[in-house]
Amino acid sequence: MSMTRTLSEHDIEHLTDRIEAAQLGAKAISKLTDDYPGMTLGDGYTVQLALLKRWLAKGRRQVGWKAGLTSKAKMDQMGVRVPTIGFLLADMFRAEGTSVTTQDLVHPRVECEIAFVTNTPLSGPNCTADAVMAATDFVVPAIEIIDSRFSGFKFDLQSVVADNSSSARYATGGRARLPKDVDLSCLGVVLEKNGEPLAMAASAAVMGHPAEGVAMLVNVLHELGMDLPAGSFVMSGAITEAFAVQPGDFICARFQELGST
Ligand code: 0L1
Ligand code: MG
Repeated sequence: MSMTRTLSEHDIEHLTDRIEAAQLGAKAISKLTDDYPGMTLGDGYTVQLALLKRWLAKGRRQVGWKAGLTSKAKMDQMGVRVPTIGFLLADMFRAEGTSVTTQDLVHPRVECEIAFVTNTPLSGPNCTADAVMAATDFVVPAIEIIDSRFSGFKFDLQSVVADNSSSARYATGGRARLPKDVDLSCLGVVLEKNGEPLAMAASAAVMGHPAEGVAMLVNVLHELGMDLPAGSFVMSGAITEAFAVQPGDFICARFQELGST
């Protein structure tokens, strides 16, 4: 899908207003392509970056990025075929073992991921999983709480990207490990809700290796004119599909070698 930008400054501002209001008010909106059928993936990223600029201007702090729609299970679930990226802010973090309020979310769903923390800058094009592994300080298990702001989950890639790839909250836990000390290509994970297993999967579900999810992200950043700075926190993409949660649910992800969160 095209990264060319087609919408005017005015339209981008208008769509950024719509996404900002939906995120702040936890109000579902219709997908953006209903009103802008010619919108491209590049327009979706232009809205996402305009939103990031607004939040940073308001004093929110970026800690890194997330890769989205990186597994076949997630792509099949959402009916799309292209992975995406989204930004992560410090105030989206929730500490392990704490409750997460859902009144300020529209359709909260959980998925388990491996998060990478880098100690060397990475840049595209042609960033590889090997380059990501070499630039990784440590990995930690994580749960992402995604929240699509689109009514009835009716969206397309352009709309999801504008909505920051459904980013909402994330929690880390377990044990931080050096990437060389674990075989990241085949780590098992069990996602549990209220003590019952919801899904079991292996980390290879993320594009064959979770570092591939991070490499994809770096290459998309390059297309958007950016690099990944050292010290970035990067969620590499969901290993399982996403599961809806209700207030009162207890969610736990148990990772082989990395502990649970
Ligand atoms: O984290 C992700 O995989 C992004 C998901 C975007 C679509 C959705 O809301 O499921
Ligand atoms: Mg995710």
